[in-house]
Amino acid sequence: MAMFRFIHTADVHIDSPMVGLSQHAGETVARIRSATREAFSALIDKAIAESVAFVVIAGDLYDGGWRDVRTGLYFSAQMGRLADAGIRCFIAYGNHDAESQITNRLNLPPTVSVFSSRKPATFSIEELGVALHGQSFATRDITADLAAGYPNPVAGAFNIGVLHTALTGLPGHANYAPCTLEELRAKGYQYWALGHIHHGQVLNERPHVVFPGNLQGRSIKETGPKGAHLVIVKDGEITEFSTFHCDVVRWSRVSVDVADCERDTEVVGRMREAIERAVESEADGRLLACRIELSGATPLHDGLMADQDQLLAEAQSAALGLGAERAWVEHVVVASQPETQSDGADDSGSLTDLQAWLADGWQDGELTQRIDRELADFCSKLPSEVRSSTDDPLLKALITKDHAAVLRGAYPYLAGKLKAKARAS
Ligand SMILES: [Mn+2]
Repeated sequence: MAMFRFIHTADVHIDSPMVGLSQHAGETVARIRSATREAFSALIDKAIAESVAFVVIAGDLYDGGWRDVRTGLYFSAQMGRLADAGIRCFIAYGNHDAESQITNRLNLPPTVSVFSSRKPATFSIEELGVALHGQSFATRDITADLAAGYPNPVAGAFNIGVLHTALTGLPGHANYAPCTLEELRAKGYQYWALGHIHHGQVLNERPHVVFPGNLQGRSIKETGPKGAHLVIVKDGEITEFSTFHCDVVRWSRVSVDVADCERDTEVVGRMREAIERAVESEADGRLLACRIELSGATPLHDGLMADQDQLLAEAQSAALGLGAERAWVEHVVVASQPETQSDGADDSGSLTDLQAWLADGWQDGELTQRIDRELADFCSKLPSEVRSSTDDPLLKALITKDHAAVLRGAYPYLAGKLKAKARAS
């Protein structure tokens, strides 16, 4: 049998809208918006440089229906680059790019083979002794165990199962084509090229059962290096299995201790140092997109709480000042605390009253109706991906009409504003 290499990727989500960018503008943001494409182009570069025999894409190549045909044309161009190099590509669509989700697909070059969504199928590469088995998602939700219907392994071949699945019992994922690791191991294939779980993990070796994770992080929920796998097979055995990173933007949470900071410039200085350190240690030459999380007790707390727009602008400025496309700040979370002794005795009484009033406010029908009225328009304008996946507790409370949590969440902000104002006057 021959020696060959292949690449396994999944969850490319080309042209994904990148949650959390909508309120930002600028060149760096434009670069982040195009990151899913650039990461995929980097994967194609790698495939050509390594002279792989084929590329396997295990679902969620697209994020959903295309906004326009350019998404499809971009992909065709990348497949053209592979075809020029004599490299084939095998695709099984997943829940995001299921048959029912994408209505305007383009015809692809003959070097690209797509698994049917109607029934499992096998593509064979005779000269390499490879059999690829797979099935695409017909609809967004697949509650059936697709793997159970996959064909038996082809005797003497290197068998690859291509499947978009959440397995069963993995936290945070509904059941997408559920199956168990045991079932996959017992199938008799040599490699399971899985997709769906965005955090890469090798669940088993010999046979390999692998989630490569997504190719490019798309929000602060997808931190750290992202990439795909290069597999070398010799005489039907995996002799080398490695990970390579394709992400062009790396997401990171950056903690900044502002304890004892007495001037705003100190806070900015600490943010700048922390971003610089994170760029050094985590970005690996890529653009670092970070969320800054302030912690520690500081007399500046109220002011930070009260003017978060200014704080974000300072953080952005510090990041941009590090050099072209080194770092970008998505958000600053003010999780610092006030210094307890610094509260003026005269205003603490009224603040306690305010806190008590807010704590009981959810029982006040007139107030809750007013909150709903004032915020209905705002909530209806939120993009659906923000609505479904925000990790901001206050926004979540607004969306779910959890009035008690909305009022609770308003306190630190109001108190910060009031105290900052009292200090200034
Ligand atoms: Mn996905």
